[in-house]
Amino acid sequence: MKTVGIIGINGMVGQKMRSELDKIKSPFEVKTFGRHDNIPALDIAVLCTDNPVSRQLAADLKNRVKFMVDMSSEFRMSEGVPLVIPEINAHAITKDTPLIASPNCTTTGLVMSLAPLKPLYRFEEVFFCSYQAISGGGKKLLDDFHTPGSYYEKNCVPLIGSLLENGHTSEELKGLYESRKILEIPDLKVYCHTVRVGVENSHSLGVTVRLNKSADLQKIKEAWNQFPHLQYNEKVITPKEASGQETTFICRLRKDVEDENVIHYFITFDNLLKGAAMNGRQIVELLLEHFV
Ligand code: 2RA
Repeated sequence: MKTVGIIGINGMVGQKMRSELDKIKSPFEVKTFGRHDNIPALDIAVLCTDNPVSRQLAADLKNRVKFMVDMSSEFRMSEGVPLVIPEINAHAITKDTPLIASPNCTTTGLVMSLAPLKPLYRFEEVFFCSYQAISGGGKKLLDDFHTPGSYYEKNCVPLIGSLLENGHTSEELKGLYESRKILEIPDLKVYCHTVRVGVENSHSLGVTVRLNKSADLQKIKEAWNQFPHLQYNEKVITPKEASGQETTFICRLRKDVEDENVIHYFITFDNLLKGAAMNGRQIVELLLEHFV
């Protein structure tokens, strides 16, 4: 029997991962571990741990585990580590990529919307502002949010991750560098602000893209609707409707009033599902099907 271990079962992503793996139809055994447990030999280990623990586990488990799927940001930009959204770049996984990274949630929403347009247009510039849910900050932040008088209650806070010396946040640079890697566009220009808002679950992004030629809105909507787990809606979709769903929803597509090469649209998606555990589960599914 094939074995898949989830390490770090107590965090929000670890818990979601447990229920996500139950959706896989092919037979395998799931084992769950705390981060300090002794881990036996496994076919696949899913690391739902923070960066330093993931680094330690990746070293410790190298010879005992065939594939590791890391949900942290520790290895996302490492050479030789594929950063995978199965709908977009499943081809990056091979028998010689024992460590696979799952991307940042906000990046995931953005690139899900850009990938179907890549065969149709060149992206001259991409701008986004995120409206990120509290659940993306983990259990501690969610508990804080539920405490009366929380700073996040009825508020938006333009700082996610760490503030870097150059004035950007770590979350903003993930939006830039991870998008380039997943889309395989090394010079993609992504300008962004990332903002935490007082919404319990599901991230949203307001996006503006400058294309290399006049936008055909009908074609763009069709490309989105033909892409797996992506849906364009003529009506407004908000985080309330997106929560608990596997779909990344897009609405409010329009051309710029002065520049017909520029489009604007709104994205919302469940950050704990497509932005984390569902994407990890899809990677596990691929590995079970093709590599273990
Ligand atoms: C957040 N992107 O929403 C992060 C989750 N890793 O804080």
